[in-house]
Amino acid sequence: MDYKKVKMCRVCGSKNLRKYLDLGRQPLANQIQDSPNYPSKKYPLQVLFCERCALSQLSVVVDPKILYKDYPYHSSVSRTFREHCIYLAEHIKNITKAKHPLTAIDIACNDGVLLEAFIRAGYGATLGVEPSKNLAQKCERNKLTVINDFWHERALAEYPPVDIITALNVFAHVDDLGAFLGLVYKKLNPNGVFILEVPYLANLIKQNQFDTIYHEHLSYFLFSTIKEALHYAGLEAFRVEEHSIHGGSIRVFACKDGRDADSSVSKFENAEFHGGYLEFKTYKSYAKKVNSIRDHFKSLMEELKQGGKKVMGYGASAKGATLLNYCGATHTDISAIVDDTPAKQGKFQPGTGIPIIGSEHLDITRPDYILLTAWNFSAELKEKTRHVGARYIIAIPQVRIE
Ligand code: JHZ
Ligand code: ZN
Repeated sequence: MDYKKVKMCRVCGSKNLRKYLDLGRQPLANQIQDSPNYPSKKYPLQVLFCERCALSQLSVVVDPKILYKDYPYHSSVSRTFREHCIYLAEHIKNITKAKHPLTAIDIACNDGVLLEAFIRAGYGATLGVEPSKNLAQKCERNKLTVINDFWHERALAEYPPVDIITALNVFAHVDDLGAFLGLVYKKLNPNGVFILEVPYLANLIKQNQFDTIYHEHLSYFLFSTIKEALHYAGLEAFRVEEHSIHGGSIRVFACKDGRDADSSVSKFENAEFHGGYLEFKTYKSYAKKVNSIRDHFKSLMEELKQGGKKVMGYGASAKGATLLNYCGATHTDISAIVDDTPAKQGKFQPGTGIPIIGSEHLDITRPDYILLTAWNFSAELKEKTRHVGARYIIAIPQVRIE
């Protein structure tokens, strides 16, 4: 079996899990294909709500070795994300108490974009841990120190504790949170700081970001749920910030030295409580809005097809795979998706048969419309494509044309 069913909440252990969203059976969003007709294996994509701790979680866990063996997503492709990492590396220096050049580990370092920022900001020894072979090799080519493995005891046995551990866009991908955080605790200096970032569940709900749901994202977090998970592992959240990256993410700071939490902690907890995010009914009404986005998107695609309009996408993101598969879009609706990641070009989006191509094709095809499948980088993508003169389609939070 290449996947297992979730029987209890991975944060609090409760068995009281209720389904609120069903996106049907979907292919794995990052398993881009070599041929358009390749039949992608499909897995259930459903989200459950924990009645006890309010964690949203998928009903299944696909074997991580299938998901991450070879990973086509290269974080450094986006300028916005590169800048985000540069600011983060500087910001950490003001938060930590350590005086000497900071030592750091970045978990799931991808192609090393944050490690590069650490080095540029004058950190001491830095280490990346990355399970995907292609990405670990890219780090090595760039002279970064990396362990090509998952974040587990055996892989880190020889490595000493550090001042800073970062985990950007990986916490939601982890099934065994206890083991993951237990190792963070072990590898953190007594007054070290652990910093994690995840797309924020409150934004996913408020802004109908259902496309962030795919098999890699096992959990969808509120701050309160993260705080609880950290606490079970002996780590205390002492600060939380919201950042615009990936459609709105939270950055949580945690330590094991018992320092006082700042006012952001109670501010987020109160906002989540009063915003209804601890109640099932909030999620149920969100699910209805997701259905209506699909209806709008399908009718817009039909209308453009009838009108003979040329539509291309920009950003062969995992999000795009969820949107297009859930809405049943194919290459007859969207002729191609542009992506600047060389590893994705020449391949096909899973389940849709849509080819992924380089941006030079925009000038040849001159589409009437560009669907921003990576809407979270809209500003950057619009800047790159302004000269084409196309109109933009954005599906999240509502289907619209700009
Ligand atoms: P993007 C990512 O998911 C990765 P994805 C990961 N799954 C995660 O957890 C979430 O974020 C939070 C391309 N692009 O980042 C690059 C250009 O070609 O929205 C990517 O293929 N040119 C770990 O995959 C895609 O678009 C550009 O100028 O849903 C963006 O993918 C820019 C800005 C992007 O997320
Ligand atoms: Zn729970």
